Amino acid sequence: MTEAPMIPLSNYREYSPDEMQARAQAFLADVRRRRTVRNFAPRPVPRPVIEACLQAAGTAPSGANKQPWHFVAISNPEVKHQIRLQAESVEDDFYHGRAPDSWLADLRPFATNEFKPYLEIAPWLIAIFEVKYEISQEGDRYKHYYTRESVGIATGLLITALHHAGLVTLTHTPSPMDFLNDVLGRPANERPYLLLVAGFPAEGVLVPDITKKSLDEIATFFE
Ligand code: IYR
Repeated sequence: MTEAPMIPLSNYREYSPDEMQARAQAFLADVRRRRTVRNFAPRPVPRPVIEACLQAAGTAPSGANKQPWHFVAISNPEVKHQIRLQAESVEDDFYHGRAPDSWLADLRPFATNEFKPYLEIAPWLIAIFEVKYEISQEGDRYKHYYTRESVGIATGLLITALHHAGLVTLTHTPSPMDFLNDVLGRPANERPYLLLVAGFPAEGVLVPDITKKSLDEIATFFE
């Protein structure tokens, strides 16, 4: 077996213990300000900002570095309109049939319903696709690995990058989501992962009065 070429880790930075702690706390304070928002201002967001955030998402680790994601960024009003129509159609089935009462009860604090005006009002929709496998020129299938994990990590980075840039997001998962392949012309090896709505918050926007679990609830240490 031939050995893969290796290069020095040239950009790594170590911080002093104090600086490390300060940076960790500062990052925590900043991500704690992130809130999911369902009311967006119609103000545009420049495409280069979205491009940089997508490039940040693209730095995510992935199984065998296959980078099994594809992002479709949509500001086109007609495409947004098509997505809204189809999303509202599947959500109507969800809220008025498919969803069990226990699920609807869990959603009550978030005041969600089948109407999704933000899909047209927000300046950008980012449809995230999980690329299940690659097809070679010869038509052979090459498997990707841990695609859900990889795309989940990239999506987390994207949400964080957008927050860091001063934007708000909504992670929207219309179910089923396969209409996104048709509307956006994506091939069969790509499966919709989620639809991220991004932009500025509407003026005076309200968000649910929720809390995050404490460190004790989410973490266990063995020292
Ligand atoms: N996809 C639906 C329902 C929904 C489900 C969950 I879990 C949420 O956290 C929020 C909404 C909708 O977008 O309304």
